[in-house]
Amino acid sequence: MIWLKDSFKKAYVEKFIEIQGSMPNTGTSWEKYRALVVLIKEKMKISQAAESMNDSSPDQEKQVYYFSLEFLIGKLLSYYLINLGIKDVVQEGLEELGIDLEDLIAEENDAALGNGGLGRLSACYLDSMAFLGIPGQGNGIRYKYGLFQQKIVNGFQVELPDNWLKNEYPWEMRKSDNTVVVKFKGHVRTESIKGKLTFFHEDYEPVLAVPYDIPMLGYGNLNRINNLRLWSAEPIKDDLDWVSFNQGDYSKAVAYRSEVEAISYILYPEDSSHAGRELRLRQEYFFTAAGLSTIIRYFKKKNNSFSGFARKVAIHINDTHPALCVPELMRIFMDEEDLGWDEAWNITVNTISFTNHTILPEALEKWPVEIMKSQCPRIYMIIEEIDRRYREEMHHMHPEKRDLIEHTAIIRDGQIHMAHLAVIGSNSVNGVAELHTKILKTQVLKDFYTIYPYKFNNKTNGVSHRRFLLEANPDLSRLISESIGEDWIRQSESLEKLLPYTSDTAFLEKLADVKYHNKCRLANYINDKMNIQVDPSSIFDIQVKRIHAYKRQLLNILKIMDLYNRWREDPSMDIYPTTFIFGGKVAPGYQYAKSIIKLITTMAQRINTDPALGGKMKVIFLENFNVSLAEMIYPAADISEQISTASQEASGTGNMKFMLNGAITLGTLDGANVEIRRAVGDENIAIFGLKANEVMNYYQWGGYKSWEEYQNFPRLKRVVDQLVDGSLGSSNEFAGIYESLLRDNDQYFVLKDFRSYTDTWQKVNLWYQHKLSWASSCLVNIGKGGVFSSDRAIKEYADDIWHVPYQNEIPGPQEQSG
Ligand code: GL2
Repeated sequence: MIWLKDSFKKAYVEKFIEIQGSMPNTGTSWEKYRALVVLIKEKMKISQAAESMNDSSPDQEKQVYYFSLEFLIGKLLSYYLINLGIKDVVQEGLEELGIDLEDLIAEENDAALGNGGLGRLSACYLDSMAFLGIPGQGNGIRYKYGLFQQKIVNGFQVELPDNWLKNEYPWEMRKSDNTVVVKFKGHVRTESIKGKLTFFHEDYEPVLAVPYDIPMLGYGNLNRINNLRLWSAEPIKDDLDWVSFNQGDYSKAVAYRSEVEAISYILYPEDSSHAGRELRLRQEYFFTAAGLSTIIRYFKKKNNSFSGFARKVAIHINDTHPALCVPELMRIFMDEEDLGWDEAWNITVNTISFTNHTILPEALEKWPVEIMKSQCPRIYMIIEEIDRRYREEMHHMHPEKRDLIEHTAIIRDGQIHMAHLAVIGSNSVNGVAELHTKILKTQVLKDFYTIYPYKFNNKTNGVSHRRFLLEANPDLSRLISESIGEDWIRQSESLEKLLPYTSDTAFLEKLADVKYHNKCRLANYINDKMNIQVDPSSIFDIQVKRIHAYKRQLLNILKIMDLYNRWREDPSMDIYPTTFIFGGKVAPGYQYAKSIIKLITTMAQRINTDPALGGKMKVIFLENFNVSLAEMIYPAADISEQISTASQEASGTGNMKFMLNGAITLGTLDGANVEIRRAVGDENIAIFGLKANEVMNYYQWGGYKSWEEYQNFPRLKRVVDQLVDGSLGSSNEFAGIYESLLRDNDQYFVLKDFRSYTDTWQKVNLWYQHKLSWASSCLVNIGKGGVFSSDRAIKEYADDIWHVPYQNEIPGPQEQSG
């Protein structure tokens, strides 16, 4: 225990006085929050820890660097208090000082530096690395505005800047000393010096990369504090162009500053324009170049030669966004450290590993050669040379397979294929669920699989069960710990010890009580925010995730429209009252998905105000879905909607978070749902719809006619017609959706799966009415959820890819002294 209550109170009051010059009771909640964070940082000696990267030995421990454009870390204070084992002490100590800890927690901004599953996955992985004692550092961008804040106005999504840094962010530490220069544009001069070709990058535009470090504190592992390093782009010199300013050209005068700062303004700037694409590439090069320079600097402090680099450093690239690590590491080795191509290449490939997170073609990044050449001229030369050598080697090995070379080359048709660069330049390529990895091997990257079968492996995703169960669901955590002890917090597989309770009526009743209370909490939130009353004893049927055609929120709302039609026709229909809850953001330029939000909110408005329904159905769209809201939603769910078109969702991670909180999955056999089903058994999950191979066959051979589905099922025809027949208002709002289903032949098989989805939903609704059977299945889901912890996933990465040791026997925070 790092503090007892009285020593905490004393330290807190002293810290507050030191910072504010007054007693805590005179301060604002923000000031009290900040003082608490500063105190914790000092107590944990966090600034030194991050700086030395925990490594005081002369011989460097192997470090894992996790490069990702997204880190959705959410709020840290409450979670870190749990990880340090001091939440109760702090809560009671503050209470005695007249301060409510919840008020301080509410002051913290939810750091939303990510978009969806991929961004939260990186945060969960840093969490598990810290817990398991792996020296693992995150590397990303410190976006000034994160993604965006979503508001729903007149039923439409409106994006507002998420100004999360408007107050200070007290967890971060600016490390000006570690600032580096990243070079853009300019040209490369080649000169032969002592018979060796030497490259000089000249007339470049320098951009300062300033690091900000956020500590990563794992549960109980007080001796290992890892670091998330986020880079901010700043101008290098006096930013004001005096001449232009005095000539009255004010925008030119500040143009350089604006152009530079734009790099770390927002995540995923619109890329439909040339300028937008350039900006995205600049972001990618910016954080890879800056991150690698830190790695090299630190490595050189401890080592005299680069020959052991891959034994001391593992660089993981999360999706293709950081794939420029490959040419940039080559550039550093060759141009700055004087290594030859072959040696540099061997070290680079042995150091870098790559995760693919999607099979959607639009997400497989390609950069026009012209943009790469003008923004990163030296990097472009290196990519060209990697491509040339790759083609040459393949030609040598498979002279007869010209097609194979063409399909796998990095540069083709004036574009640079980043996934190809990542596969060729790394030693490991993994998918994120068994089915996804299989699809990579047999479809998306099949040519590479024939060339490098040994690189391919699966690492099914995992989520932090401490964040999404221990912290998010304190009542359930207490019930679990009272029954099976606390081991499950450190060893998630111990949740299996709950399985004998599946026939214990008293336990199942307690489990149902916990769920009910969590539903009340969410119902209160909905009432406060939206002024809509929902019944906590109704079924909470929830779909929260990014809004995307392949995730098929459309299928869900068509089901609701159908149910509404039937209920109005037959008010005595035997359906248990249900609250349908949606949440999720749409990429700003994605009009189709925006119209799906509008459809949901239109139906919500209609259903929620229909007195004839007597409250049997409610539809809620929760705005601005983020980590904090997620932590309130998962514990309150009865049904977890995981209904993507089979084959399209690489893994999903929401499915795991719902499961750990005892919700039943209603889903397709897609992504990790396949493994969830195997874990819980058919009787504890509800599966429907086309299988992945059926979908892939349709894509390949055709044969699907959405029109026939529409014509042959009157209930379905009716809801599809309602999109355009004026039932939902006079505007033409949903014509695009209608056309996607019929004229464009329903790319995501919404109509095809409609019948089995609605039938299965109805069975689930009946099942819910058998309270004990339902609760027992919920408990199986919790008990089998341990395997989907990010601890399991990170151990697999550590064993198979990074080759780093980790601690298996980790004491709880209470058992350690500080
Ligand atoms: C995603 C996948 O869509 C999702 O299925 C997967 O669970 C996560 C994490 O592996 O990665 N890919 C992607 O680009 N985003 C995802 O969430 N944004």
